[in-house]
Amino acid sequence: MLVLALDLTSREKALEIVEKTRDFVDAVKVNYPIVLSCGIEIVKELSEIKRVIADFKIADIPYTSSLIAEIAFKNGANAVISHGFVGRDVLEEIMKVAENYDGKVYVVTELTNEGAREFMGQFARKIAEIAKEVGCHGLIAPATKPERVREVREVAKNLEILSPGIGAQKGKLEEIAKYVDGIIVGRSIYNADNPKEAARKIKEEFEKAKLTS
Ligand code: O7M
Repeated sequence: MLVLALDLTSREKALEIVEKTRDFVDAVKVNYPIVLSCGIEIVKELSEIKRVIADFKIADIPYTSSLIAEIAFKNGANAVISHGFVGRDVLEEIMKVAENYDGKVYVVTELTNEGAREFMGQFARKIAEIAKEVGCHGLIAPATKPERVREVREVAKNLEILSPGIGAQKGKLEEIAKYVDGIIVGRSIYNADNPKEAARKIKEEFEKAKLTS
């Protein structure tokens, strides 16, 4: 599964990239840059073209987190992403909202950046365990830290794992492909001279790496 990280701030450019890459992209991930620039309506608009994962990295008290999830699902998102470090009660509350919409919840275990080792890395395993106990659908695990992806896969055998960090952040497909269900890629696609060809190639390489690694 290839998830396009649509970290753009122009509606027109975003729609153009989605149109160009749609044959190779399985879902589009929207994050704050596009929603703060274009408004929440962009989620609805994109959801008419592709499945949308609302990456608001929810990290608030259960009540506020549930409002954020509700807004995302009401506007056509198929899934939301929550931080895991906020704890079980937040994930439970978001799951209740997701169930009303038949939506999915993905939980961030540890971010891809080096600084995430200072805090999140120490709890990534525990976060994966809690996400699994709560019944969340999937995890986000860093392609830049293959050892963490392996660890999280061990803990959560049946959860979907999506992994960002391939390309611009220098994660290597062959190191993580067999442990994950999908990859999240942004700049290597939308900044490419030919985004359609870039998406085709990345998807093909991922599928090949899954078979051979
Ligand atoms: O391919 P890139 O580096 O241009 O984009 C990566 C996308 O993945 C971008 O939208 C980031 O916000 C997101 N991401 C990370 O890069 N690192 C993480 O640890 C987690 C995410 C993410 O998607 O979390 C849900």
